[in-house]
Amino acid sequence: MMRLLGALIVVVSLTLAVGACAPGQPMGAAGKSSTTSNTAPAASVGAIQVIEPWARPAVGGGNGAAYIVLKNGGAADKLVSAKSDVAKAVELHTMEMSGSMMQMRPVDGIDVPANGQVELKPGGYHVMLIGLNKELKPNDTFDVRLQFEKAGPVDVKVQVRQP
Ligand SMILES: [Cu+2]
Repeated sequence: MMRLLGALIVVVSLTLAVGACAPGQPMGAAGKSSTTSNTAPAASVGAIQVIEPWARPAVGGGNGAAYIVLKNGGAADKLVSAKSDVAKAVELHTMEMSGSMMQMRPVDGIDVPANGQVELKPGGYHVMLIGLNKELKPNDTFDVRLQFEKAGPVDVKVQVRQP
């Protein structure tokens, strides 16, 4: 069991090294969400709209990352977990600087501010897919169930595409 855990940690570090979670666009792009704001939601639950779920292409057996924009038209909520049959484990991660290195770490939830939005995007929050059960090829789709603290669960189709 410890050996498996060790192997998993190695895989996660390798993925980090090759850039599945690598820093994405410069932070300057963060405030400009006009391209996503006008997009029809892929799904919605309660006051929450799930917009443009997508994932990077990735090899089977490796790790992947999925991204989404969560818009909230109501009171503050929180994305508390994600599940999918596409990977052996699914976690919510963030990226942060550790010295001069960008590193990712699991978080216990991602706040969705009242009457606002949060973006899961390269270089920031992401849905981490650990141990993919199949290759993720461009234009493939797979299902992810997002669980919100207040709004409850919602199923979304995630599309694979190049960043
Ligand atoms: Cu990650």
